Amino acid sequence: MGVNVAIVGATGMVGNTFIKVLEDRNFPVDKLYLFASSKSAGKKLKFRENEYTVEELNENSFDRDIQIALFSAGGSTSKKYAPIAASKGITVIDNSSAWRMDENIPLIVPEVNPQDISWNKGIIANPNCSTIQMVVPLKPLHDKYKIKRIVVSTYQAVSGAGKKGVDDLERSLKGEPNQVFPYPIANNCLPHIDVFLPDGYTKEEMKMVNETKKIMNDDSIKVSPTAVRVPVEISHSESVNLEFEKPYEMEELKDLLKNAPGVILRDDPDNNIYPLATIAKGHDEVYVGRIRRDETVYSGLNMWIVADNVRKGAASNAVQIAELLIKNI
Ligand code: A2P
Ligand code: 11C
Repeated sequence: MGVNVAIVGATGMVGNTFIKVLEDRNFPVDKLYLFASSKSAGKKLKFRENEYTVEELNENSFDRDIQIALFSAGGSTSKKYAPIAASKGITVIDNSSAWRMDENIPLIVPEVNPQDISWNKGIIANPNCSTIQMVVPLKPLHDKYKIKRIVVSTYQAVSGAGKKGVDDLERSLKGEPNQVFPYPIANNCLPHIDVFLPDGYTKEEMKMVNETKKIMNDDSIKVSPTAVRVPVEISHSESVNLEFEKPYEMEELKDLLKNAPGVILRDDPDNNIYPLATIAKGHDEVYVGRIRRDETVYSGLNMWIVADNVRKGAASNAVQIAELLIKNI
């Protein structure tokens, strides 16, 4: 038996990918309802062999037999409508940052903290893309060697800023002026994602600090981030430096990564095998490689982590949460 699913923000980049991922992962959808703003009402979108009409979201949209609602329509839409949906008995999986750090709302990466789903009260938050792909391979290493400190630099795709970000890259490649990013993104790396905070970090960087602790259920992990936008359409890459409390053997550590759920190890530098944005694109796994010991500290490691930010960083992680939910329905 299937479940009835609503998608809020169905016409957006992540919303569209929700539809694709539900199809790709063969999620047992019975009825599907698509919502967006008034400007998209009446638009038709395809799911499996059928066409569905997008409806304007309003306060009565959830007066239906719906079990799961996937939201990706921005923080203010989530703040207003997720509690309405939850009050009707629907479980909301929300891709915005609106609820992530609310202590009454679980923040879930299925490979890392699936157990936290049990205390949801109707809203479950999906983390930020750069955090999701980092914690998936770090979880088994933390369990075994205890991570003391993470130094991470990101190389984030323009699709992280939605369709308008992809359009700005295309514009910039044609030599047209930038409209979304603060500088032309073609031939550039911008050390600036989301707004700057008074301490000089960006909001994007602080998401990585705070969300990592919550998902890993460990406030002691120190995270020192630099988030950078690069002229890549899809897939975020990350250079990650780890400092462990305990010593490790390299072969054992690589075996842990090889066997970790949702991780693909691509680590054969002699044959130029390492993770790339173009390889991760279109997949739900997190790719890791360039694994090498950091000899400058007691127990340190360097690695390169890449994942499709629109799929594993957003839509696929949310659908995996829905898969966990239906196991318990
Ligand atoms: P619409 O396309 O009708 O504007 P993206 O992150 O790619 O920009 O997508 C944002 C998604 O959120 C779109 O589907 C957009 O719909 C939807 N959205 C934005 N504002 C609202 C709103 N007030 N109510 C419902 N959906 C909204
Ligand atoms: C980016 N990580 O690449 C951002 C997009 O909190 O869900 C996702 C923002 C978020 O621009």
